[in-house]
Amino acid sequence: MKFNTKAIHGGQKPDKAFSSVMPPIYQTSTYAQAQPGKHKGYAYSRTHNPTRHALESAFASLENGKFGLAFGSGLAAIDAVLKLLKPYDEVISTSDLYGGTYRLFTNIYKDFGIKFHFVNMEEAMSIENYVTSKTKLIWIETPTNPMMNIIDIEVIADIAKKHSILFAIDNTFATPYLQTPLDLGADIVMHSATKYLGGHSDVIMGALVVNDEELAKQLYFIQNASGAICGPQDAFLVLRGIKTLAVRMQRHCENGAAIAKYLASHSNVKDVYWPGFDNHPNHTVAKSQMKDYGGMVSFTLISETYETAIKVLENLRVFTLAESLGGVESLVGHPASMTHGSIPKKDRESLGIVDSLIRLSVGIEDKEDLIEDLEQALDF
Ligand code: P1T
Repeated sequence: MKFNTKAIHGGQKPDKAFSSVMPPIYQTSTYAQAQPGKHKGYAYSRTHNPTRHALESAFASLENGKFGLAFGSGLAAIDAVLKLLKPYDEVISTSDLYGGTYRLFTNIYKDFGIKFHFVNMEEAMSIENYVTSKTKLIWIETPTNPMMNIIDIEVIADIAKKHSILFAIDNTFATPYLQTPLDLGADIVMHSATKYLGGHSDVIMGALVVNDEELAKQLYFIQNASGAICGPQDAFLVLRGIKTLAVRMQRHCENGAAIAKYLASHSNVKDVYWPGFDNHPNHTVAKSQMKDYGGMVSFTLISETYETAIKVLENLRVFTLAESLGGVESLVGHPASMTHGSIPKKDRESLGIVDSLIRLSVGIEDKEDLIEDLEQALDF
């Protein structure tokens, strides 16, 4: 099945009870049992719920994986992966990543005795220098949040395989419409389904997809034992959202490209970070592993002050100043003070997250209106 068809039908069958085309919202915590342990496959909704199950099958289908798991947030999904580790294990992670992921790694799991190496992976081979006998997990984002760095998934997968290290990738920015990392050798794909998969800024959710049955068993065990599941209403909303993922992504990519090019020609703009540019450091990798370049664009201003950046944010009218991304509406954020505020200033700045960095989640509105909005906001 090709992608557009899978987004609509993947893992979905008419419901058994009344053949409803959309899975019903099974708003129940528990299920009647004929005798202790004798039931129809569902005993308690932390463990299994039919609406969540339908969504988990859809996640697996979209990512060309065998097993899908849905969580109460993207961070809960990442947390489940980290629970595979033990004290003294080591993790190699991209240095540029979502601030909340960094916070989970450094403020929580570091205290449980796990060591994190944050590495610039633009030269993917360089991570081999950090591999030790204790390395158990490689964690990457590509494109990264918010600098839009691109990491060569196949090169990292080869290194991970060579050293028998688990390789997980946060595919939130790209979505399975643009890249399917399991096909390129990753072991775990993770999503903040809050973003493009949900697509309408109305739900918080996380996802994991894997191929290996033993790994899936361990993750299902953690999902049930720790209990960070999503509710059936949210599962329904995300199921509905992913039916339009392909068409939304096409428009996100079209608008993202138009806006990146517009910003690159603006006299008040200094640098534009978007993997579609020929001069992006890993443009060739992006071109080979992604179908298109997505709807996320970051840029800095010629005037490097915090005040000027805030003025631009306040001037925008169609772009809404808000955390998050990936919804149909365009959002704008200030990573240094919002999404990446938990990264120490010195570390942030060394990654390029300076005070004048602005991040756009380009929505699916008419691009002319978006450009007009930027034009008036950048007029200072
Ligand atoms: O918010 P939550 O669903 O828990 O997902 C966390 C997360 C994980 N990975 C990436 C790449 C993310 O961007 C996020 C959440 N990001 C934002 C809220 C943001 O504005 O960047």
